[in-house]
Order: sequence, then structure tokens, then C-alpha cells
Amino acid sequence: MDKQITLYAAKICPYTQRVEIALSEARAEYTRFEIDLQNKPAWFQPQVNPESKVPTIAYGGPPVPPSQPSPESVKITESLVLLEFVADLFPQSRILSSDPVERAKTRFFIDFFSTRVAPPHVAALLRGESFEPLIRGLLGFQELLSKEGMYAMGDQFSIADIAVAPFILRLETAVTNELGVYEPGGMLRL
Ligand SMILES: N[C@@H](CCC(=O)N[C@@H](CS)C(=O)NCC(=O)O)C(=O)O
Repeated sequence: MDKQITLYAAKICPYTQRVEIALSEARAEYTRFEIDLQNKPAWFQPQVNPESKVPTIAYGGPPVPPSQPSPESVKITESLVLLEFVADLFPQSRILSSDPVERAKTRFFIDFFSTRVAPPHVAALLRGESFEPLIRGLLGFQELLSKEGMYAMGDQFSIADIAVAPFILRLETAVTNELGVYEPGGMLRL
């Protein structure tokens, strides 16, 4: 029998959404446990994640209620690590290619997004800093998108799409509705 998977999650969390998309794409059976980030259960930090963050997966161990996590399950954190973990557990999902070059390109794409788009996104929208680094990052990001298929890396939906989707959707929603700490129209004054 396959080992059990419990995902500690929060509905509002884009990092959690990454993992939920991957598990769904892999048609994985798993138990989802919502963590109220404003009022976390006392057992969460000591027994599940010392950093006290979602998403976290408890993998394996005996069948237990999520609120009574077993020390025998392995606790795995960090959404990008978890995307690769899900891809490894469910290779038939094809969310990460088996080809070394494709894998490297996928990882580069995700790294580019994480270092050149996500930080200036936060800086511009949440701290009111210049939009220029964000626009520059997005232009570079666009260049990396496959010219062939409909997905980030080509014809196959992959962890590249999954890693960026929750953030790109938030960015689009924010800038089309002028949500954020910048002045109205501020994103256009470059
Ligand atoms: N780098 C982590 C970030 C996870 C993260 O920051 N999660 C937030 C919710 S979106 C969290 O749990 N924060 C703890 C808190 O709010 O106390 C990842 O990629 O999984």
C-alpha cells in the first residue's frame, strides 16, 4: 500500500496552492488539514513544522488523525521542494520531465521567477517601491516561456506552471484592480 500523505494547508496561501495543484494533477490521494494562520494549533510548530509554516506534508507513518501527527511520518516543507517530491512520488503525472535538459530548464525557469519576479512583485505591490524591477523581471520571464506549446515549458503542464500560477494570478488581479500600496496609476509611471 502507498504511504499516506497529509497536507497541512491554508486556503489563502499561494505556497499551499502550489502543492494542492501538484497533488491534484498527480491524482494523489491525500488528507488535507486546514491551519488557521491567525490561530495555529499548539501542536503544529513542535510536531509538524518548527518554522510553523504551511504547506507541510507529513508522509508515511501510521494512520493517525492530522491533529495528532505521528513522529514516525516524515515532515517535508518548502513548496518548491514539495513540488519535486510530488513529481517524484507520481512520475506518471509528468509534471517534471525525466529528461535532464528539460529538468534543468524547468528548474531555471522556477529559479528565475523566484529571484527576478517574486521579490520585486512584493516590493512594488506591498512596499510601494518602483515597478521597474518587476517589469524587467516579467519581460525576462516572458522570454523564457515556451514559444511552442501552451504551457510554460511546451506541450506538457509541469511544475513550472504550478510554481508560478498562484503568484501570476495574484499579480494580475492586483494590477488590474489597482490593489496594493502604490498610488492609483503608479504601476504605469515608469
Ligand atoms: N518558502 C515557503 C513559504 C511558506 C509561507 O510563507 N507560508 C506562510 C503562509 S502563505 C506561512 O505559513 N506563514 C506562517 C505564519 O503566517 O505564521 C514555501 O515556499 O513553502
